[in-house]
Amino acid sequence: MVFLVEGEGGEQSVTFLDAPEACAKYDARVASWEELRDTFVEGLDICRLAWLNDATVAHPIHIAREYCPDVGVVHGGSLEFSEKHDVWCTPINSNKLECETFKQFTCDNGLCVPRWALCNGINNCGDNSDEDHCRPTFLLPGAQGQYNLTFRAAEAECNKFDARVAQWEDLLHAWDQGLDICRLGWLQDGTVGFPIHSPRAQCKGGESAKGIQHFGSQMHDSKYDVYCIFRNGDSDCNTINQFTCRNELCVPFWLKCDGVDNCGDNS
Ligand SMILES: [Ca+2]
Ligand SMILES: [Ca+2]
Repeated sequence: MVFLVEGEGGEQSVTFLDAPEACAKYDARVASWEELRDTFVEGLDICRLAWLNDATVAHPIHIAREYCPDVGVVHGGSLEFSEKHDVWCTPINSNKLECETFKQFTCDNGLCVPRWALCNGINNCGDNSDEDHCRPTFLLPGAQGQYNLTFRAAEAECNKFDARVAQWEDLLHAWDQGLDICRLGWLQDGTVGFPIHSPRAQCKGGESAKGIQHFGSQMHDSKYDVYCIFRNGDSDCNTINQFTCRNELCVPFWLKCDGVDNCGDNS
């Protein structure tokens, strides 16, 4: 099984000479073209040229699209070793196919895809499991205003809108989609947190806080807001009287035009 690895510099930052080290961080080695082909056959579809062990680059494409107009395991032409791409890696110990270990999402078919492949409208797994459960996770303050919901009240508040309290994973999906809200909300396991892309001084955790800020288990009678996720596909941001971002996330209207890109798409 082959999975995509980006370098420390982010997207397209690995030279061929750096590729073995990039894979080694995941207990993996650079994959061969045949290994990439096998994973392609299992369903993988990622439009991102990445190194193989024969010093070529390729990507596995099932559905043609703008930057990937050809279908198959498509090669990217001749290359200099110093060119920067991602890299296809394969685990050295094949008993250890835990995508979480690679900080990736586990598709239902067992393939691993990067978290950015979640809910991007493309069937990257091949079984569409990366596009399931994409109903938005959203913040609800209680009817009484900020930080007024005990854990039990938080569950009831989500229920009102045919939603449930979000799990940490749900909030992480929403963060992947761009959600940025500086308000502590309950999560299903009785912890609280919030999703941040642009660290800012007034947020708990301050200017270094990026990602899901997670503050552990709280007394159930403490009061916070709550992060909920819709149970069914009929509900949307209008149901909860919030603004609909272009990426379909919901944010409260009081965050519109406050100078912070809470949607992650600047809408
Ligand atoms: Ca996807
Ligand atoms: Ca805003």
